[in-house]
Amino acid sequence: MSTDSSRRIQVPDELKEVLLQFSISYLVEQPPDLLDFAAEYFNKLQANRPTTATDNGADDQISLNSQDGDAEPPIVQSTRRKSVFAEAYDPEADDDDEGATAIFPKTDDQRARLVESVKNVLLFRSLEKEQMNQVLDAMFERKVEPGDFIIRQGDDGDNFYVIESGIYKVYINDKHISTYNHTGLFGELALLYNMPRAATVQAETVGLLWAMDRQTFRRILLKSAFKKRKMYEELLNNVPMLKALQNYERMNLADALVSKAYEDGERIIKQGDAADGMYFIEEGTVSVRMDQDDSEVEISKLGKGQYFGELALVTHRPRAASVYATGGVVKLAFLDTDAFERILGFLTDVLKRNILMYEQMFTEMARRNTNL
Ligand code: 1OR
Ligand code: 1OR
Repeated sequence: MSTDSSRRIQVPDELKEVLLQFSISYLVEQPPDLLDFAAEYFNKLQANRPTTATDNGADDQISLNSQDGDAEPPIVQSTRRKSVFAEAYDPEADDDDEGATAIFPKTDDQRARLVESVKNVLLFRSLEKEQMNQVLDAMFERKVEPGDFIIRQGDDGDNFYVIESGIYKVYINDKHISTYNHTGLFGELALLYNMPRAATVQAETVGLLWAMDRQTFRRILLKSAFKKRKMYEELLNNVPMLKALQNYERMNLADALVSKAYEDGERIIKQGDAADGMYFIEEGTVSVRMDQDDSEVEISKLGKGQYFGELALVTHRPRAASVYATGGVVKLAFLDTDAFERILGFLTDVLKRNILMYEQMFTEMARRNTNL
């Protein structure tokens, strides 16, 4: 007779993967009938099964999602889904680097306008100069009229867009969820994760967009953007203040972050200085100190997942304290003032609650000092 452990049933990886993908699709799409949905899902999966390994074009290499374009579009609300895709994608194995990039000649005026439009595109932050030039060459102009649908939820991704002008409304399942006002970018998600379009984008006014085709986007931007979003995913998921952000906003935040490292004892912020941004702690500990008479006193220690330097940004005042790296190398993710205002501006209320706490502690400290 075999023992229980020797008879344990092995679950093949393929089964786990298929069931996981199915469960994600079911949870994201929330269809009314499980069995109908399952039958349709697996039929489609079977119909789309590649006959040979080479059947998938280079572009499809990273696709885990076997649904085709007319499947119900995903909603990007679920971290689970995004993480699964992010995890499964190995940018190193993606050799989309080959081939020439399209070049769209531009007048001086066009180029100047394009440079201005992409100045604040966070996704382009990690690009080297030469890659940036490739991006500028590859972008082409698209004029839009009020009511034009630029992107329809559920479609396959063709282009990625940077806004030069115009107002654009974003809809998920016909519900208006956000608006772009003469600035920003959209259409990167489907190209980044090889998924159907997550939302519909419709022009409200006349406008001008700069577009880049899927191939060029993937060749130039995929690796850098993907790595960065992945790298900061865990850090940002574990910052309590950022729980209020949508996943999508957290990804934009990841694009904006810049890694910085400080040696033990090094000063990161000096009390009284003007502020240029705030910091999230990736690794290590920092000591917050305030000037008192001729010396400094430690008022707080902060560690992984915590942040500092937000106070001056919210109050528009000089730095309230100095901050030092302590106990070894400290790794930080830096968010500059401009990106802070654009991405976290609406969190000011949450941040203000902390400021209230700082003020209460300060009053308390002052009271104790005078009582001494
Ligand atoms: P795409 O290629 O999927 C639709 O095509 C685009 O709409 C998408 O890329 C984004 O660039 C853009 N969730 C998902 N996509 C969004 C969102 C969004 N906002 C703009 N797009 N959310 C709104 C967050 C304020 C999250 C809603 C749950
Ligand atoms: P900042 O931009 O003014 C210094 O630059 C940072 O130290 C500040 O933002 C906060 O992020 C951080 N009072 C003031 N700033 C503090 C405090 C603090 N703690 C951390 N910082 N207090 C300690 C509260 C535990 C009150 C002391 C009286």
